[in-house]
Amino acid sequence: MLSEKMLERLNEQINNEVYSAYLYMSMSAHSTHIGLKGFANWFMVQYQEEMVHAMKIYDYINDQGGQVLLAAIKEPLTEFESPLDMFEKTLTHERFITGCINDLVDLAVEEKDHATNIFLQWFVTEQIEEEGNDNDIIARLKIVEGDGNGLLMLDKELSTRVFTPPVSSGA
Ligand code: OFO
Repeated sequence: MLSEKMLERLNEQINNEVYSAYLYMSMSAHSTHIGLKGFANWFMVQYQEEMVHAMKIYDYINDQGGQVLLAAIKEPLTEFESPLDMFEKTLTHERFITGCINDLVDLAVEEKDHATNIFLQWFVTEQIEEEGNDNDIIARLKIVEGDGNGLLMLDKELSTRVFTPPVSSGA
């Protein structure tokens, strides 16, 4: 059973996750437009992962007998100066999401809502991986800096990222 406040915050987090998906879809479209299909692939996989995050919370609210209430998704960014700019904006956004997850955990602890606290731990771990991936790509983009060949090599590498659908627990 979720408190009203927790239900409201979890519904807000569904919105944040769908916005994340929308933002990365926008970055994917931009990457395609500038001829970087590998980057486009990477961001489209990220879009799919974000929808998984949203659906995890959606399912959790339903499992807890709460009501999912969807709200408008704000318009994503559409203009980016460079691939580095896109990944810096990605990292900034992921740090914001990490803050949201931490606030949710704080609330769960405050409310002694152990079930939600355990549920949220998956997201805590996921954010470490997400920020790590972004930091790694940013570091490499800084090495490449304006070198077309280097950028195309990185593009090739990002083209290999594959979306792995979550495994159902069967429960
Ligand atoms: Fe990017 O982790 Fe969800 O939002």
